Amino acid sequence: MTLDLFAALEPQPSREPITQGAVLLRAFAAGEAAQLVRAVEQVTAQSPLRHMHTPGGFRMSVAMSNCGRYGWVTDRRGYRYQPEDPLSGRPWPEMPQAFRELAVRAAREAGFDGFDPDACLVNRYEPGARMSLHQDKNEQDMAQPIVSVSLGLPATFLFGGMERADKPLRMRLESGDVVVWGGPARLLFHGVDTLPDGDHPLTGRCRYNLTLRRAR
Ligand code: MD3
Ligand code: FE
Repeated sequence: MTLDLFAALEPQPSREPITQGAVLLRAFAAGEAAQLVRAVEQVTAQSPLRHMHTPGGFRMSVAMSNCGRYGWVTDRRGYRYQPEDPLSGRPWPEMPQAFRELAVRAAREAGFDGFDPDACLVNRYEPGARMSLHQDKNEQDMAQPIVSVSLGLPATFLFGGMERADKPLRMRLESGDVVVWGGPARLLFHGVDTLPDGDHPLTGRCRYNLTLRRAR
């Protein structure tokens, strides 16, 4: 019997069903969070975080980048996945192995065997940033789940129903928490409440969220 003194200081993993098709894997990535943040920094050194614009012309308060074969973008022409970073015209950075392996393990844990992500959206929230209620529907195959990984400052995640008007429930997501959204939860409206100020040992004054997806 050994006791890992570092692991003992981390929140312990637990599994909490959220709604049919959605599972919160609390602290699933807590042990590797520092490594994941370093990989985010490597990705964003190549494809910088930027504030994209909605088709309606609004600047998003969340700064975004991508890695993997496809990246999610929005501009005046609409929302879509594309293989190149519009800032450079070059391919997005490769998806770090640590991202892929974490997503595959989490998806399997939630009952989605064989998840093979080809896109990872990187979101950066600074204090004051938020994401309004929306559905993720630019992916080709809605039978594939989305795996989300929270890093750094905690946030209040909002999830509603199948209609934008459905009153959303609130859930606190902390660094190392992983959520798998699939099946009947795949098309639920969701968003993130305005990020409060704070200071996190891994990220300083920000929260990162990774969403691993099968775009095509
Ligand atoms: C529920 N990101 O990038 S992750 C997004 O914290 C996005 O940055 C939020 O919504 C964030 O599109 C939430 C949790 C999440 C991701 C995808 C979902 C929840 C979802 C897809 C369907 C239903
Ligand atoms: Fe979303």
